[in-house]
Amino acid sequence: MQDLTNAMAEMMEDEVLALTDKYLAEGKPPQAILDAFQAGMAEIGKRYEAGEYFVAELIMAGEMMNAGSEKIKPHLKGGPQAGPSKGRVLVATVQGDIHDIGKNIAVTIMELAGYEVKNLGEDVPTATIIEEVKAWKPKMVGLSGLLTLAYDPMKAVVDGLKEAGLRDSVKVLLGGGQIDDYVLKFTGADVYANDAMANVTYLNGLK
Ligand code: B12
Repeated sequence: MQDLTNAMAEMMEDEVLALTDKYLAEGKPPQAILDAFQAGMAEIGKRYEAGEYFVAELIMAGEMMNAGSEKIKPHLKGGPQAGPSKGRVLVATVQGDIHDIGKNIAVTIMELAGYEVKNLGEDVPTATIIEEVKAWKPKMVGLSGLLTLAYDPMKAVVDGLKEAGLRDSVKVLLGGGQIDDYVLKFTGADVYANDAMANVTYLNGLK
């Protein structure tokens, strides 16, 4: 699906959506189409870093990715309707960060794997996340963030959960392309996922 990746990198939205329809009609695996989008997005990121693209392109890329993901959703099998919920997962992009594309993909994939997901959205205040953990009692909270500035609010959530006596009742996962072992250690979270599928494997392994 290199043509799909290329169309994404070239910002050809009509072409991206037409190719998505074509591949879905041909019965290609939805996950492979998502991977092609993500490869296109990685290329867009490179061009942005090289000064060839600007923030306007990034915004358009986000819209393309969301429009494409919406087309894919109905073609994925399973989901909460397919059986009893495997458990509750709360997700949010932390305070100060508005990147939501990867988080939304992770939400879709978790829902399709049978989890009940509450998505609090972007730029979510730390106190709101802690209140929701207290009230809704998820088995995992997934904190997304792509900015270096997101690491402090991620740590604040973990510290806040400790102070509220909730830390032992919930696993904390960090999501976002830049997260690594160092960030994991700094924040005190349990695990991180640079891709949404690895997260489902982790969730399935939780009691
Ligand atoms: C698209 C984009 C934007 C869009 C976001 C649109 C949107 N609706 O999300 C817009 C234009 C708004 C944007 C704005 C900014 N951006 Co920006 N952006 C990007 C870009 C190009 C791609 C991000 C992306 O969507 N990737 C595709 C997704 C699918 O990948 P992903 O997020 O990593 O998600 C996967 C995994 O990480 C994981 N995952 C992620 N979240 C979660 C959550 C859970 C629960 C789980 C299980 C898994 C999971 O699963 C996903 C799927 O496999 C990156 C560069 C890059 N290559 O990453 C820069 C980048 C993140 N942005 C950057 C910057 C600097 C900014 C701005 C400050 C720019 C500016 N000067 O205004 C602002 C910040 C605004 C803010 N306050 O947040 C920097 C961050 C640098 C840093 N270290 O802090 C980057 C790295 C670009 C760069 N190299 O400079 N950006």
